Amino acid sequence: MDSTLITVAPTGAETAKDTAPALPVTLPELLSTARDCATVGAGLIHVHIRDDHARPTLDLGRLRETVVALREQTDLIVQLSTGGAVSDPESDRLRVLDADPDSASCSMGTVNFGTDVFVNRWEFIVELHQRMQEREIVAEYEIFDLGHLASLRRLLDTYGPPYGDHVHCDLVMGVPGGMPGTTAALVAAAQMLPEGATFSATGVGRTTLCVALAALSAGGHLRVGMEDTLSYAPGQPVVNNAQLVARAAGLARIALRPPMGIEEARGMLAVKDRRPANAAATSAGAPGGPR
Ligand code: KMH
Ligand code: ZN
Repeated sequence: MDSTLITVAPTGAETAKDTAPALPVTLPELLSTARDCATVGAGLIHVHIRDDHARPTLDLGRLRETVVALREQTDLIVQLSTGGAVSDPESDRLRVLDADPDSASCSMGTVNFGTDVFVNRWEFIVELHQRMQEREIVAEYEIFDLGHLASLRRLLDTYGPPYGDHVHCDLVMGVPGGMPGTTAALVAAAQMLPEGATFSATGVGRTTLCVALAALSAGGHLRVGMEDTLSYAPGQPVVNNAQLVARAAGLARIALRPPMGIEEARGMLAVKDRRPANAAATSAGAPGGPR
């Protein structure tokens, strides 16, 4: 039976802790969120971190500490956001890769973002893609609009496939300024994916459920979490990220595409195994290690 990769995006860069007290903003909060979400079906965590004042940061020391701790405490695929906050400079966004994540996001174009603009110049996208290829970090291409899929095709045609050769996209739908979170838009995007690519989809705000159901019916995977969704139902704030993952897992089971196990997810995305336990096993000559 086919299964569904569930990505959790627990924090994001846009929501203030005051607005959503359940938002994980400290490392202990993030770790406990990650463990809870893995228990109920998540396979990959898309990480934005905060500073001591709960403001978004791309501080490299904190990012490194976060990656190490998530690897120690979970088997989740650790994906760092290179999108950061709309105000983050390109140099800081590129430096995120120095934290050695399993995967990193690569936003495929500029998009109006509410009253802001999320800028992703072509030269910056190319630089990010090439650095990820060199460092053997799996790219996840963030698609906010249909034109971003045309840019993805151009990127792959000109600069070659990502590390691991598998193309995985995340459709981020319903951002004010991007493609709407509708079934029609999802189908249009799915039709423009490169051959053999997989996709997940997330619908921001009120579009969350429509996008999740459309993604499942179109053979896609799911991204959920408080980065994108703060209301579980009208008048019902999200209790925590695990609640959203559990709901996604339930929908996936109803669709007879149950949550994908983490090892299967690692295989599908062709993630390089950086987990210390596995590195030790490999150097001890464990099966699958170098002969
Ligand atoms: N916070 C947004 C401006 C990503 O993580 O790569 C960008 C974003 C995309 O969230
Ligand atoms: Zn993000």
